[in-house]
Amino acid sequence: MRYELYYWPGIQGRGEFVRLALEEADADYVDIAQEPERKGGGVAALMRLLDGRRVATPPFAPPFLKAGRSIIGQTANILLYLGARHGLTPKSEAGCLWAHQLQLTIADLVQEVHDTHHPISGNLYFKEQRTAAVRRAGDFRKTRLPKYLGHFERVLAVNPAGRGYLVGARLTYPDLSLFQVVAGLRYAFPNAMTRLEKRHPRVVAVHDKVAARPRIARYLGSARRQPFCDEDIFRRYPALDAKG
Ligand SMILES: N[C@@H](CCC(=O)N[C@@H](CS)C(=O)NCC(=O)O)C(=O)O
Repeated sequence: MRYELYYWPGIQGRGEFVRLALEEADADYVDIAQEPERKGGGVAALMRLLDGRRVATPPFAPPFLKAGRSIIGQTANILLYLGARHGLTPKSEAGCLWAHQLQLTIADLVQEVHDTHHPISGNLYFKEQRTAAVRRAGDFRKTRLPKYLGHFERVLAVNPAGRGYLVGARLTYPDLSLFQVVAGLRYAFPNAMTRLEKRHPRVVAVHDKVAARPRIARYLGSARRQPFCDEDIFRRYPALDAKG
């Protein structure tokens, strides 16, 4: 089956968490909105499913995935589906729930990263909420980010399989997402991350291990991997990453 990924063109965004799973699975997929020339491609195709009246299970927001006749929304939900189909999740029900729980926690962290530059509203420009953003980002760097990274470090330390993965003894989809979070945080908060990485070696090791996987390395070196940029979730605004 050829999957269709629907996500805003020109940024990694939350679509990247899905792309990484599709790439690791070596799945056949089309990144629909990235291909405006393709018949049935481009943003118009995305909008048709997002706003159209013909979808019985409409997604609230991108990313969403078309798999045969199913349209699946919510990043963690898409990964739950792909993980089970492509061997990126444990076999047991308890293991699946644990992987999903970790992914939902990553989704919470991603939202908090977004809220550092848009603390009041996603409908206002950064410059219209700059003062609140500076305050929110300060708290994020000092309390929230260490709490999240500390949680994942602890999960890695207490995993009884002890092989350096979040769940069990092999790679699962939350590892791919943790890679993306570390890469994004390094882009957005280089000062904070220089300090925090020393205290979270296991989290950094997951990043490195994922980056070295052959299919992920191939993807990261390809044109399909878009660069980080300041229109995205992870933004490098120096005012939000004060030194010290
Ligand atoms: N919880 C959803 C959030 C989806 C989301 O916020 N998507 C953004 C792009 S990354 C969007 O287009 N939001 C539009 C909106 O919230 O109105 C997920 O994890 O997929």
